[in-house]
Amino acid sequence: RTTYDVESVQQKWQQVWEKLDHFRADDDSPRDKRYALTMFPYPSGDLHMGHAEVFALHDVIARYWWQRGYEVLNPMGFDSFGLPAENAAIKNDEHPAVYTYGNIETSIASCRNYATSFDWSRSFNTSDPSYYKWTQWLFLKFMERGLAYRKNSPVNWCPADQTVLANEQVVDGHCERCGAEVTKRELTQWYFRITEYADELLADLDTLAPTWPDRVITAQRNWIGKSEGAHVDFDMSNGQRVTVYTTRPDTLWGATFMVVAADSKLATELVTPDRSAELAAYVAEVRKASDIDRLATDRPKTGVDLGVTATNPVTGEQLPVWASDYVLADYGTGAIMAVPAHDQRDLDFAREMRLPVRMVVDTGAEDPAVSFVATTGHGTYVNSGPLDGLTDKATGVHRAIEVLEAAQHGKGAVNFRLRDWLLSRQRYWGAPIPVIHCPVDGEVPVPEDQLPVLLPELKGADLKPKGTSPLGAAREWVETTCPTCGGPAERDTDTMDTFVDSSWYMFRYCSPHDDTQAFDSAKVNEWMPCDIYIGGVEHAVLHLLYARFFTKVLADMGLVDFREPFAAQLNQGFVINHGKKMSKSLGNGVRLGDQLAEFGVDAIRLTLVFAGPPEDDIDWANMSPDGSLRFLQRAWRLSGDVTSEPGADVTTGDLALRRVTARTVHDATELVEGYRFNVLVARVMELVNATRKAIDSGCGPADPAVREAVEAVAILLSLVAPYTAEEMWERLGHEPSVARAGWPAVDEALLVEESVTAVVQVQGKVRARLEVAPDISEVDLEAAALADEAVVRALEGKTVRKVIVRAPKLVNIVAG
Ligand code: ANZ
Repeated sequence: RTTYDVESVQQKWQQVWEKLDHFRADDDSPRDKRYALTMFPYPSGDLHMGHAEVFALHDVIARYWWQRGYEVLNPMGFDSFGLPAENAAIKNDEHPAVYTYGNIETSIASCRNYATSFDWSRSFNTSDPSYYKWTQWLFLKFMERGLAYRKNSPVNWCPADQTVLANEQVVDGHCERCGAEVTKRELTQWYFRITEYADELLADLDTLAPTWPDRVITAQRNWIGKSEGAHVDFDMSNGQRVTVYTTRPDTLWGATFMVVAADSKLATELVTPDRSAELAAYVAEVRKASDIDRLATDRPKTGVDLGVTATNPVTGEQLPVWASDYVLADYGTGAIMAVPAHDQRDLDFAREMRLPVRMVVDTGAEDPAVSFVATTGHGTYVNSGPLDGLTDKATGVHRAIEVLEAAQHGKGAVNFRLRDWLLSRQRYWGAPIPVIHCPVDGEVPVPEDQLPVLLPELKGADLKPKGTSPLGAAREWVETTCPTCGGPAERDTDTMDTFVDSSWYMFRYCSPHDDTQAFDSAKVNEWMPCDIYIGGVEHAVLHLLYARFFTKVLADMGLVDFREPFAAQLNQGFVINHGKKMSKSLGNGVRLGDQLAEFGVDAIRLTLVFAGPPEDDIDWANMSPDGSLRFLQRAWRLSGDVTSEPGADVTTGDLALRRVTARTVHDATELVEGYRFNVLVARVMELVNATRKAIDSGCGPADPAVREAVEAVAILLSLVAPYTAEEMWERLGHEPSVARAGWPAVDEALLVEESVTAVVQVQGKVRARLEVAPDISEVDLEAAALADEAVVRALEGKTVRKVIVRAPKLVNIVAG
């Protein structure tokens, strides 16, 4: 036979593996433990090319760890609550549960066919009551700690999905899911107090930086957005005191007006009665715009003069107070001191509204009052009282804060861009928020022994988003009694953001079927933190920030003994086609099922792994899965050529081939651990070629070195092409499974490359020739030279004055 039948080989091994069950993680194993996690999918359809890529990459690591002798936890489940499933279910006119669980079955079957090494015995879905019971329990624990609370505030509203969105779910002003433009609404919603952990979430990024992708670290840093400056208090003509946040307190002498967020409560409080109608009309307009638009520097500046004035605390001047949309209600204090000379947006506003511009930092550039270009660089302070003449910004800021603190009109302050996490959703397919609203007792947590609060089935109900939760329609579910007073009360009808579900699933995998607790702390502490977490970079700030936050809270609750969930992380690139993201509208989608049917699982996996570094995008148009298949057949043919018996004494084998094998296995370790899987594949290809040559025109198929090489190929290939590797292993006369065969042993001596000759001279005369490794160090070469018998004799009675070493070729000894 010169080829194997892909389809029947796949069938055959799936059945064998099912019986072997050799990827089941044993909590009690004496081996060292490794936890390999890949982001679990939304079951919104069958697996696609993206899953194929990430699972192939992930499997290299998980299978490698098994081969290296670790006990590996490599679980998989489904993030089955949430909008994608719900929207798809509405479109197909099915209950989300039917749709979701149907897709889960399909996906599991596809994963098995794809030969992933997941431990399915630990699988669960976030929409299972046995899981969301504990999501609800965690919510109650957060509530107990004051980390879950309800408040009324302007929130991001997706008009298409008819639900609120967390800030993290708004991308460039649009809904992360559906792309609709996001607007603002004033609503009462549930929040997690993630801001309480802002400092730690930021600081701990430093500890993750060596093992997390740079772009994720940067995205989180920017998202947390720490800035330093000052709070400055302004006394208003109506007797109120208003605090602003500024990063440039040193420019206070140049503040010529003040601006408050038009849509803030503050604006309504400050506005004089004669202007309130104008303000209301303006706010109605503002609410239609997204934050991104509002902050854009090129946006025409609009606003309403509120009619009050503010006293500049250092100059005593009366400053006009305006409301405008370029100041955001939920950033800083929602009010700013405007310094038009040194802030372009303030300058544009001043120009539009004909407000004064006063330069207080002379940078040498033209006066902004004339050029209408704000200057932000270093310069000499002018018109700034006690700061005049200073030339350094840091000193200026420091001095200004001293002045403010002395006058009790402000103080140094830190500000974060991070907001609390809005977690309630007005949608059906999620974990109900376990709270009861009582007219007497207010917000009452559902007692723990009444969890889970089951999602009512709402059979046949219209789930189309209408802006209020569909759960409100289930009256017999909503109406309940207050756990505190026993009087009539109502259940909270919102459900939790699906990101709550995915913030703790990695803990659950450690004791997935425990119905007495969310997770077993002892087991979690054994397995976690996850040694590798693989997934899409699109989760850089959402899921990855939330999961870190949860871990820190759980640590503070004493439930886990670590504060970061993922020790290392890897983001895969996208699979694209003809340089473009695959999409239905472009008609360039590639169906995974078709590819697998045509080329087989191994060829597709190999193609995806071999395509390039894992982080790079893969353009499927440039790939040749048929080439991968040909290579796999070539590797497989080797296993049929070997004529020596298993266990043949390799030490007598062909040295040249043994060296190639040893070097390949040795380097493979470094390549896998450095995520250079594509290079690993290239090296296996070289080994296959070398072996073929040895068989056909070298030592011949009976040489034990050939067996050694082919066995190494099978084991290395088992990380990427499990079916082919298994088939090879069997043909080599071994029992299954190659996946647990163990990493090939490397004879270190074989790693020493062909030696080179080093000449040793004493007083200019050649006294010895040494055979040394080409990469010998100078120190080692000098020691070897001085230890050589002939050299020792030549040096008798002399003192060594100087040794000149030119590794690996020459040692020159000067003595006298
Ligand atoms: C006066 C000033 C002078 C400012 C100057 C800048 C330059 P970061 O670094 O992002 O924290 N700001 C404060 N609150 C705001 C809000 N709610 N909406 C819009 N802008 C706001 O930026 C802080 C700076 O952004 C603050 O410092 C404030 O403008 C503005 F030459 O105050 B600054």
